[in-house]
Amino acid sequence: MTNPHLESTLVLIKPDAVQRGLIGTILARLEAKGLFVLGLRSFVFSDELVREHYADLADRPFFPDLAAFMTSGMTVAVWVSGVDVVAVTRAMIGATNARDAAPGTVRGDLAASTQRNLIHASDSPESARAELARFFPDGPTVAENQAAVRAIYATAETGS
Ligand code: IDP
Ligand code: MG
Repeated sequence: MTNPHLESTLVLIKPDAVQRGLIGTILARLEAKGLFVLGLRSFVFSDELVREHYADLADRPFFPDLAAFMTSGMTVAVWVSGVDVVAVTRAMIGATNARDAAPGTVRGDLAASTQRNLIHASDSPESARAELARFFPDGPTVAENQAAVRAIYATAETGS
């Protein structure tokens, strides 16, 4: 069972990151921050899945090119857990346009494009729940290691 004080979010390591050999770099940043990887899977987006995942962008002029990009190769989906993890991962990925993204963020340090910006992270706890259900229908593979939770957070932050 997952710790109720910890929140979960979905991270996607997009096809440009996989093609550029950055899977390990991105996972290392999440792990080094003290976030928990509770599930990991790789797949290739279908057109249908892109339309579902990016439904709010389906009417935008760039959508066909975005769909071509997202279906162009392997994506890695990561179930990530931590205290306030939705806000923490959004801060870690940086602005959508990687040219505007702050140094120190994944996009700010490693990307230079608005479309090919390496990484997705859910933008609210509600979208995280829906997106995790979409990409991890069987739930996380493991729960947080409680010794690691105690090493990373104060007791008052996690109740454990
Ligand atoms: P986010 O990934 O920072 O949450 P969203 O606005 O949700 O940004 O857009 C989803 C993805 O669609 C972006 O990460 C990027 O790959 C792509 N995208 C967004 N805006 C543009 C654009 O103006 N041109 C091309 N691609 C875009
Ligand atoms: Mg978004």
